[in-house]
Amino acid sequence: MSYIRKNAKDGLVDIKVVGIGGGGINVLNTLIKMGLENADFIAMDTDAEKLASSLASKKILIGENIFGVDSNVEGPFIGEQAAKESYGDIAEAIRGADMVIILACMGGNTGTGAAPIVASCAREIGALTFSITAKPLSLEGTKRCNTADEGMDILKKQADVSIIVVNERVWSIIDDNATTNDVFVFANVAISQIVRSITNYTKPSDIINMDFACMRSMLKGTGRAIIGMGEAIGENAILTATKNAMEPFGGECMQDAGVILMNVMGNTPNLMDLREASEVVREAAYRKAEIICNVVEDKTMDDKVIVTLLATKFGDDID
Ligand SMILES: Nc1nc2c(ncn2[C@@H]2O[C@H](COP(=O)(O)OP(=O)(O)OP(=O)(O)O)[C@@H](O)[C@H]2O)c(=O)[nH]1
Ligand SMILES: [Mg+2]
Repeated sequence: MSYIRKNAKDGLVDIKVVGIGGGGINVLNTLIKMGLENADFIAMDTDAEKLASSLASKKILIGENIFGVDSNVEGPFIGEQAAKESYGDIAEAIRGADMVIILACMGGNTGTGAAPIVASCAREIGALTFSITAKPLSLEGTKRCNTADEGMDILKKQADVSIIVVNERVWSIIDDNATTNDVFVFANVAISQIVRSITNYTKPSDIINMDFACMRSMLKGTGRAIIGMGEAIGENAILTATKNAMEPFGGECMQDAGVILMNVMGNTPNLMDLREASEVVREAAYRKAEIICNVVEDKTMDDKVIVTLLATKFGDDID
């Protein structure tokens, strides 16, 4: 059965971006400041003060009644119970979404426990569900890191596509003297860029347009995903940007993906350049991989080209 878009009448994919817990709300604030067209922003937390700092138009205080009632509720179980208690409000906030993008930083109580519940709610309403999470720094302690790992394993089973940003790795690419706050700020910009790239796949195009129903069927339940982004200007900009986008994949990783989505954004993309770039991706990929390319013309971009590669469906899922 093919998927019928709920708001297909205006041609736009209904995108809801949900920030959960302190870190999730910080990431969402960064994204809102950077700007994202045609998306609704929803913030959720058990912490009313943190929630008040959110720039999202919709805010949900989850689990208002669980505190003080049951002293056995601790750790991520708090977030889980809170989201279960507020399930009706969560379902109402994401109602009608074609795509739900969940943002949470793992290792604490709220984001770790609530994100899988929000993801299962999103899948229940039939939305293509992404989770983008940040993993704690090792200096925050083994317990927090283990809590994050357990939470991410649970979340991976609920979201269709899961992307993990490792805060520690961010630290290794910025200044050694950076504070933890510098790391978080940098990571939040990176996560916001990932959200923007994902939503680019849904933009209509006159050149090559990946229909949302096709994107949805390719990505449903594919699991772990890796995203690479590259920019370039001038001659062969698409090819150069594509090679830059392939860098984070390193080694053999690209060969292990069963699905690769390529998105090219630029002012009047050159079709010869596009063909060459997509050939480079095809050569690097597993020979049976499903590869699909979406091209978005953006007249405001002068001669800059941005290429995003999303690789998913790794390992055992492919035969
Ligand atoms: N990238 C990034 N990571 C963050 C940020 N804030 C916190 N973190 C990470 O996320 C982990 C969880 O922190 P929070 O998001 O504040 O926790 P919470 O979900 O609000 O959970 P509780 O406050 O315990 O209920 C921390 O251990 C940090 O590693 C942020 O702004 N950006
Ligand atoms: Mg918190």
